[in-house]
Amino acid sequence: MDITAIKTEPYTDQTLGTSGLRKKVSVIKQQNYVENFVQSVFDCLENFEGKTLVIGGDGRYYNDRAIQAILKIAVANQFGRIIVGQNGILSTPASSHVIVKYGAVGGIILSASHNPGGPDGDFGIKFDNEHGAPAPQELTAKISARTRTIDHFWTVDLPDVDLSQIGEQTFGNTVIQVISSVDDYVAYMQEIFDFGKIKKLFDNGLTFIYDAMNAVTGPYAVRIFEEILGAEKGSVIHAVPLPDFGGLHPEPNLTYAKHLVDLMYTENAPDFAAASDGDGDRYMILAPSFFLNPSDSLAVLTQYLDTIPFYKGRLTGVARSMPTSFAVDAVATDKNLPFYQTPTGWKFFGSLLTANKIALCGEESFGAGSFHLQEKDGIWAILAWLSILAETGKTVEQITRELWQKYGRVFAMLQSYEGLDATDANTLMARLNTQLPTLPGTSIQGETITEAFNFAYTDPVTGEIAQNQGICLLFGTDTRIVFRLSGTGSSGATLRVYLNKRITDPTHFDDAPADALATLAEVSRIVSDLKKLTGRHTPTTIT
Ligand code: VG1
Ligand code: CO
Repeated sequence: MDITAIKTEPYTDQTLGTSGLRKKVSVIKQQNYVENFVQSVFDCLENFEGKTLVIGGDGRYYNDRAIQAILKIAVANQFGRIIVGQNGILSTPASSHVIVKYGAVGGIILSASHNPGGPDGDFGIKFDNEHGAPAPQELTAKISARTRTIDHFWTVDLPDVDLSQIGEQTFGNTVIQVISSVDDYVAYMQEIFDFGKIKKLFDNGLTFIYDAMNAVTGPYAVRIFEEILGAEKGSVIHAVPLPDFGGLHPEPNLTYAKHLVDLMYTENAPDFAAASDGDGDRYMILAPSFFLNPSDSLAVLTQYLDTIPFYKGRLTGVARSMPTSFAVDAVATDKNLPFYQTPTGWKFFGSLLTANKIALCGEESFGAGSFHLQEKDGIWAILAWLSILAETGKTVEQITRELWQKYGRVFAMLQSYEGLDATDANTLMARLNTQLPTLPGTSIQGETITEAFNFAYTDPVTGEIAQNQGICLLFGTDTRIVFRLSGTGSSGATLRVYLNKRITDPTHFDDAPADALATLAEVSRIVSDLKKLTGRHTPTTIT
């Protein structure tokens, strides 16, 4: 087996975003595009020869081709063992777990997460470190820089590796080990949660539906919910992972999982509904005629996680990303828990989890996780909620309403303006940024800005600094608008506008979020001069 260096030209667009490299499939397919990127990742690691690497993906279109290219490069770079999910499949949380369980130096996850797939869709490559955590900022910057100077990559002349059978194959100094995509993860969930207790919910008649959105979680969910916990057969819908997700947009939210939301507002609604995204790190939970806002969910998890025996006495602290609503803050204060506010993206939670400063973290974008593994974890969040229902004997709606009663309801909404011209979007942000000093004191539509700043973060563990992480406009302590540009898109720009407002009058708890936040939405458009700068007035997605 000959190892050869192949000369290559750098690409100038391989900068990592909020969650790895995300590109259109047509871009990824360019000659040596994947090879350049993966070699750049390896060039930024130290002392990995002879060690273990994990590779998996969400099964989207091009997963199979990219994985074969990556295997050749990894063998040529002299990894000792490469652990691959069967047929190249591992959800993001499963990859994270496998990295730690098998003592790997890291893992490559092939996914563009919640972005659509198929030949005209998106593809992505993420790298997780030895903790199974998304590459921290320092490493992503280093990798991005390396992609711009790379002039060769290493490869071997190897036929395609058969990934359909579990077992080991040896190539030169490297063992390629194909493992079950689901077994390790499922066993781990059984260690964390009392499945016997959750099963009683189903035995006692809890009706349940889980939408895998034709994405990676189907096999995990069928095993856990139907086969082990006893949910009725067929409770997991869209259970077969498809390369194009069957045309679905695998993002579980009010826009893209509308079929599930609609079902939950009919008479036939089951007691509990959930869905996950393309790579299985996000979750959405619904109850009959009730949508669980992910920011509220984080608050509830903070309140109740230590009723689950595995977490008893282990709730060291909690973190939320800055745009996540402040619903959790009051709970953290009440429980006397150290609390952190990080920039958007899971990579900022890793150091806090490793240092045991936090046990739980979450984002408004349907992400939650704990120290059990250092990615967000959709099925874990659903199991945590089911455990809390089992421990408390309450329903999702009851628990959430009790939260509102105690702390007020924080209405939270994200309005995204997708497909903007990148220059327009940058101009809008730059203009807001220059206005920051003069905004406090300004009243728009009767709402007065009290503070205006661009969020910056210093990691309390590593000292790393992240600047320019979103523009925050505060209107007193209970109302807020946040503006930031998405870092997961593959073309143009997406402006994200986050609206938060706490209402303490219970007679308004059942107001429609669109009504409760209508004025604030209008303020966001006026203050940013949205129409003039982007030509838009209505968001493309609301979640
Ligand atoms: C979005 C979300 C962010 C999340 C990220 C990755 O990023 O806002 O909260 O961590 O997606 O999620 P952005 O930059 O587009 O706003 V996933 O499910 O792709 O791993
Ligand atoms: Co995801």
